[in-house]
Amino acid sequence: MKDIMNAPFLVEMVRTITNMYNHGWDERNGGNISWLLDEADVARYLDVNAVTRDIPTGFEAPALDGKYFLVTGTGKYFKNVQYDPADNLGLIRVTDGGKNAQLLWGFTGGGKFTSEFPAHMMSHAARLSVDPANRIVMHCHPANLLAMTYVHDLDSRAFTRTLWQMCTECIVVFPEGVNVLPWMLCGTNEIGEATAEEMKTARLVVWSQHGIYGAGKDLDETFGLIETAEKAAEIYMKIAHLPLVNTITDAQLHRMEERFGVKAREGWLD
Ligand code: 2HA
Ligand code: ZN
Repeated sequence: MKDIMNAPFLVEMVRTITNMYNHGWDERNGGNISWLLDEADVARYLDVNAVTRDIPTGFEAPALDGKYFLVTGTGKYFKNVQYDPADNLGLIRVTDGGKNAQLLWGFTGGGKFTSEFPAHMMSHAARLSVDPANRIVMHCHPANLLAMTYVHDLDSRAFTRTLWQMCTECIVVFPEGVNVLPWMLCGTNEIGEATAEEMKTARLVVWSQHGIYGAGKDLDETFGLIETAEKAAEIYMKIAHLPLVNTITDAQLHRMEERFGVKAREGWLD
């Protein structure tokens, strides 16, 4: 059996987590990632019948039964993942209709998956129902997106239109827009259910005064979505207090749609 420390999924996970930390998106224990893996990929590195321990989840997700996830640990610091992946990350298999997680590797210090596990698993189920290629759910605390939720209307259409107007290519990267949730208590099944519902119509869901969730087929796509939305929010926070002289018009956004073969969320452009 090959050494899991060389597994592309582990190497890429550590690199992305380190990159997110270096972007300032994951202070202290902030942020979490889960990655849906194929059994065949896992079996190259682990005996999939060797369960280290069982961890109850506290919710149900029948659509994920038998699925494997590489996931960040609760209370763990993104800063430290690169130095000890086996303590800070875990590889689990979901069983019993989502009610249980079998630990196959990691969380060596006795830890368990992120406190936002319900939001992650429910979001995976929601994304898979609209896009079978979805593999990643990523959460973090980018400063400008967070700042924007203090000063901007939280209506999803209004919030998205502002982001689209801040950088020309935003509409190409996230034509479906971003969905915005009001402030809610984090770590609960309720915020998990609300996030999953929003994930059916967009790969980006903003948690007001907290952070953002992204989803995608791989780490690059998901990181790139958050990176692009955060860049747009940064421009907004630089200009929001200044007199607006120019913008990107809806007519220009329609030209972007035509040129790049994307379709903006129905009714979100005039
Ligand atoms: O795990 O970001 O939302 C730390 C968090 C919780
Ligand atoms: Zn958070």
